[in-house]
Amino acid sequence: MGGKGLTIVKLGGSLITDKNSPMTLDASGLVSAASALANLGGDLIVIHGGGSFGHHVASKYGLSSQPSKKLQIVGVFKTRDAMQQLNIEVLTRLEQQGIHTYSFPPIALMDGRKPSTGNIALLKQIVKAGLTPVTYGDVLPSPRGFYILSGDGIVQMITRELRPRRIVFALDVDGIYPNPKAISPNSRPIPVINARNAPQIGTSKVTSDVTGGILAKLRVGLTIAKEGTDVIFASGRKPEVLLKALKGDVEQGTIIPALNG
Ligand code: ATP
Ligand code: IP8
Repeated sequence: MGGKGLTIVKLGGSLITDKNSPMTLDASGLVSAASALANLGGDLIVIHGGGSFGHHVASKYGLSSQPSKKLQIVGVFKTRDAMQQLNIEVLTRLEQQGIHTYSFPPIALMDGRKPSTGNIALLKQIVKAGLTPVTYGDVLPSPRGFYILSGDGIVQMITRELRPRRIVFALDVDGIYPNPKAISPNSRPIPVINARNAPQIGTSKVTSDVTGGILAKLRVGLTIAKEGTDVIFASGRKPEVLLKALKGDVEQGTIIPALNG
């Protein structure tokens, strides 16, 4: 068994899709990450982002994390459809690696705009039965209109309920760098981030990213760590590095250590 206790992994849209090209899968990124997950052998929940599927369509139709009633309603259908297409790709590639999944509809995680404690607990039952729940960022309804619940938001929500051993964000880059210009295959990301050095980190955002890009992810990571769970950022393109990260070894990535850890 690779890791005792539950691990939650977010497969970033930057890893599993080509963010520069609408509705384009990055099959090699997805398969690399899937092979690492298959070798973990421990309890696992997978969440995936939108990348060039969800974000591209959401941005075209003006959907964002803020609920809105002033939307072209067809955008709700098209964004959800794009996410479902991406979800099928993720499920298929995981199955090909021997990971039997249980696709969990994101709306079932919510009770109105609050987390559904009961349904989040179901994820644990699914894991106990030997399956890997897979959920994803999606468009959800609310009394104030439709909004996007990001995969990162889901990670935060279910971490609070399920208290996993660690969270791993699998990205297309090796971790979090001091700024976007510093990203290169030859330079190392920041090894440890905490509340002190986080404000100095420079970020950029893909314009079509409707949920806040890496900056929002960093905020989610800091909150999760403050609430007691280690958060690791690692390359999903390097299966051996991702596998180590899933086991808590962050030699080549970035960690935000749990405050009580
Ligand atoms: P999605 O939200 O679609 O799931 P994701 O979780 O993979 O995507 P992104 O929001 O796309 O994450 O963030 C990853 C991207 O952030 C990388 O591709 C990288 O180019 C960019 N980036 C910008 N600034 C930084 C930084 N300082 N360190 C690391 N990556 C950064
Ligand atoms: O990529 C957003 O999820 P994220 C999903 O995790 C949609 O931010 C529908 C754009």
